[in-house]
Amino acid sequence: MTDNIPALLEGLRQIVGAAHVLTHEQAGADLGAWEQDWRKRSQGLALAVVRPASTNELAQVVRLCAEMQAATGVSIVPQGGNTSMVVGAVPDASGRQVVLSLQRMNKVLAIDPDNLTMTAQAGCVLQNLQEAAARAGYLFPLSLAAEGSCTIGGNLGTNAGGTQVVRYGNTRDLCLGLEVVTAQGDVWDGLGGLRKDNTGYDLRNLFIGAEGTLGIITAATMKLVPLPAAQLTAWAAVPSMAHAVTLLGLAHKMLGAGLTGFEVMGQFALSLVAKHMPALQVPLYERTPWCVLLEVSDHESEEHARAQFERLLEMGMEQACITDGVVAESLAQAQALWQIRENLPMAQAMEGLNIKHDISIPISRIPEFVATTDALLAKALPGIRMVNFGHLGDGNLHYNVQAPEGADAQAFLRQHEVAVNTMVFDSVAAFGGSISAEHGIGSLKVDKLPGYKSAVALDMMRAVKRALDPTNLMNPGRVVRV
Ligand code: FAD
Ligand code: 2HG
Ligand code: ZN
Repeated sequence: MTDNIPALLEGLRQIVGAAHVLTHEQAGADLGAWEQDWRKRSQGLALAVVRPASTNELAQVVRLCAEMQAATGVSIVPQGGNTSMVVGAVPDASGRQVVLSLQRMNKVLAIDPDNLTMTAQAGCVLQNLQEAAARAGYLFPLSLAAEGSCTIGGNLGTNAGGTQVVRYGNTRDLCLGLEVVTAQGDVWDGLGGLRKDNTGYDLRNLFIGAEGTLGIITAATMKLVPLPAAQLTAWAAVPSMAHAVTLLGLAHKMLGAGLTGFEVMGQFALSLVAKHMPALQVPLYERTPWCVLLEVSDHESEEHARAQFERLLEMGMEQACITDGVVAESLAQAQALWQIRENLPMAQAMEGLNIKHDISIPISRIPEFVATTDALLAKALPGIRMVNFGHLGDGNLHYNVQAPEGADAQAFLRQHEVAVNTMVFDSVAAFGGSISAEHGIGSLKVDKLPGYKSAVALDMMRAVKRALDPTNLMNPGRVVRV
């Protein structure tokens, strides 16, 4: 098999150019940026990083890898911004995986104002898409803390959520069409901005959330919405998770479709931002177990938004859901509040290696879930620190666990990660939830999923995988094992 590797590499160089096939053999090569995941949970070894410039080149790369798979043992890992939280986008340690990076396929292809759509190559960085939409006078409402480096292809590959889902839905809900290179190297042109199309199976939605296991998304047509006339942000101290849920109900009732963000943040999570990023002034957290970040978007005016928001906060205080709060007085203040929320993952990483649980629970059951599971964990592992925050408006918590203060985090994870995951996921299941709300399965949860997904569902998933990728070329060992 090894004998055929040079021929494969030479073929790849002929397709994309020698400068875009990076290997360890090259002098001074450092492939760390493509081989190490964001959370530092896995360091892989790539056969090569291949960076095509077009759909045509990418299709040829896949075709060549498919043709030479039996002779080389090669497989493909699609990669966008490499911000996966579940070790989905880095190669394994075999040295036989080609990282297919979409970095160079980063152009906005079209904006169609009358159709309210934008078409872009899959390697477009999310923030660049947001900015292109804004320049055209529209909002592209997908927003997450990794937006400066994640790509729309990765967002679609994971069906990313983020902080605006409560109003605009997940990435899936924002997508009207895809172009995909199949595992055989064929190009499926499913672009076009149709809002209605019932001509058979929904192929687009098969590839969205498939984490690169069925094919590679090379371009997408995404929905735009008109820019709101005003956006306001508030930060509120709430006395309990139950009060946060009541406040969410109130916000839905009083703001209607104007509610575009509702995030919850626990005291310990916020203390990590205060500790590791002292330049960010975290308001109110020292005196309350939970804070909530709310955003309203208004199509009338700032005055209208402010009046609505102030009524909501007054009502929240009357009902004892809010003990204290601030409304941002300027865009800069609003951005500063969002920065605190968006830096929670980084602050947690700065505190050390950790165990993440990206879970969803019916919103009404979240307070009881948190109380029950906190108690379970505290009893089993005294001293562990709960870093709990998330998109409460979507019923999605980042119910994360940090080793006890001063403990060796690596050793803690080695010893306790499996047991902690089992405790949390069993509790999630008991409360009718999901073990992956928005980050996906990747390789971190691939062996957990069978315990929490029905056998019938898993069989159908395997059947889809075998039908579209019979030789298991695309991101093997992720999502579902076949
Ligand atoms: P990568 O990490 O490169 O890839 C992710 C997965 O998609 C991999 O399985 C990969 O093989 C596959 N993939 C990549 N490109 C393609 C493609 N073109 N076609 C097919 N498959 C592809 N996620 C959320 O949902 N909500 C959040 O709020 C959120 N916040 C985050 C904050 C931080 C600081 C970080 C580091 C991550 C966050 N994430 C969040 C997780 C992550 O899923 C998203 O950042 C993003 O969707 C991944 O995009 P990416 O381009 O980095 O994809
Ligand atoms: C977020 O909401 C991301 O900030 C990351 O989904 C969550 O770090 C995490 O656990
Ligand atoms: Zn999140």
